[in-house]
Amino acid sequence: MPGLVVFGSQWGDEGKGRFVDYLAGQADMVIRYQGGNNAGHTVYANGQEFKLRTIPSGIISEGKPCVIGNGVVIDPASLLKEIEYVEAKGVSAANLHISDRAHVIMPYHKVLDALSEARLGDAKIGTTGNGIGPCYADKTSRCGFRMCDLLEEDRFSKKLKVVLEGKNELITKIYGGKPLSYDEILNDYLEYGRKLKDRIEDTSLLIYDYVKQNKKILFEGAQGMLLDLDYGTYPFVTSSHPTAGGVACGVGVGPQVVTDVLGVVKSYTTRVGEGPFVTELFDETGDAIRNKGHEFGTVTGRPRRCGWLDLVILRFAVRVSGITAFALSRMDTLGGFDTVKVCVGYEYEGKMVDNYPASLEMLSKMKPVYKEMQGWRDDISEIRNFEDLPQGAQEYVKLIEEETGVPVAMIGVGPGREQCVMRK
Ligand code: 2SA
Ligand code: MG
Repeated sequence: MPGLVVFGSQWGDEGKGRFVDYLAGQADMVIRYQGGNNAGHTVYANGQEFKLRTIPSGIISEGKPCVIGNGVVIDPASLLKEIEYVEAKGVSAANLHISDRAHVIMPYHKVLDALSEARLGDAKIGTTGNGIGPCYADKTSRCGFRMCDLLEEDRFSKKLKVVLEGKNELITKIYGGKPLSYDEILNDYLEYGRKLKDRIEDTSLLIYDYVKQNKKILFEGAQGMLLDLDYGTYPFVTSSHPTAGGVACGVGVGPQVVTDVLGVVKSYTTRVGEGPFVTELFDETGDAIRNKGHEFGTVTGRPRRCGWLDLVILRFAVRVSGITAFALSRMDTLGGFDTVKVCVGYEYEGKMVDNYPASLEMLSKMKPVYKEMQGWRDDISEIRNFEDLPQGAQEYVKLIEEETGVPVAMIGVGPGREQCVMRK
């Protein structure tokens, strides 16, 4: 703090939501800077489970201003449902602000996401099907709609006519799909605009006010470093910038506002969707981790691919995102094994490789070099001091620190808000 980014250092699902929820208690404002309702952030608080998708996890810390930044893409129907969902659980969303510059996910984005995946067949990305990629593509192609457009009926209806004609042509002629109805989209989206109107504003002004007062701001990332459009395993990535660098553009602040970068790391590795994964386990150990950790997509329910912790990835994340500390999640899930393995480097054509390559061809040929370590007992959920952790667990944490040069500041030992070992 005062400007803390909490982001995923692997392929998402590292447990960002629980750390954001914990840290939100000390922050004055919580902001999402990228992604959309492809995210699934699970938080256990107030004796309840929350599954959040577009709303910042900070919402659960009562009354705290939460902002959905301009770098986020918004499916208004999904967001409205989510607002109802949190309010039904007794959490007020009164202080939720939406950037007027955030782009809107339209029905044809979802349709095109599905059609494109089907057309790619075996080469598919394995998207969440929420229209994320097509929405960001339209933003870049300069034919997208922003939240402020939903409030300007005349302009919106004219532009929608032109844009939808093009989209329907693409859907019907290229993909052989069914055209979408102009009237239906127009009515639905104007209605969403009316419902969200009071929350839509120039959020960069609101944030700047907090910056000037030196208030504590928490920037909440979604997905993870290796799903970053530039630094991830392209094309098996999402279409935004989950790296810490995504904050300045995705929120509208100067980069110096970010003073601390907390990289969330799961004590093993998971990935959902297609693409390279050097430490993936195809055996019963992988199944055991998946079952014990309930490693299934929050949004799609897809089984997540599981593997050992990969320090090549963490070193890459440290370099590209300037991580100042790690938050390690799910140490409890990895308990109960006699020994555990950690990938300390890759072997490529007989040589050791320390850095994560861009080439998918090279990645497919990388062999993980493992260090095998003593495991630790199953139940560590009541432990709150590092020194009380079993020796194997302590050594595991120290290895991460030695190999990355970055301290591990928080260690999750269970899903609850308090089930956390703090180290500084
Ligand atoms: P998309 O939908 O265009 O962003 O998909 C592109 C790739 O990004 C991956 N991706 C994710 N990976 C892990 N977790 C995500 N969120 C949900 C969760 C996912 C779910 O928290 O569990 O429920 O399946 C997420 N969102 C996007 C995606 O798998 C593609 O590889
Ligand atoms: Mg998730």
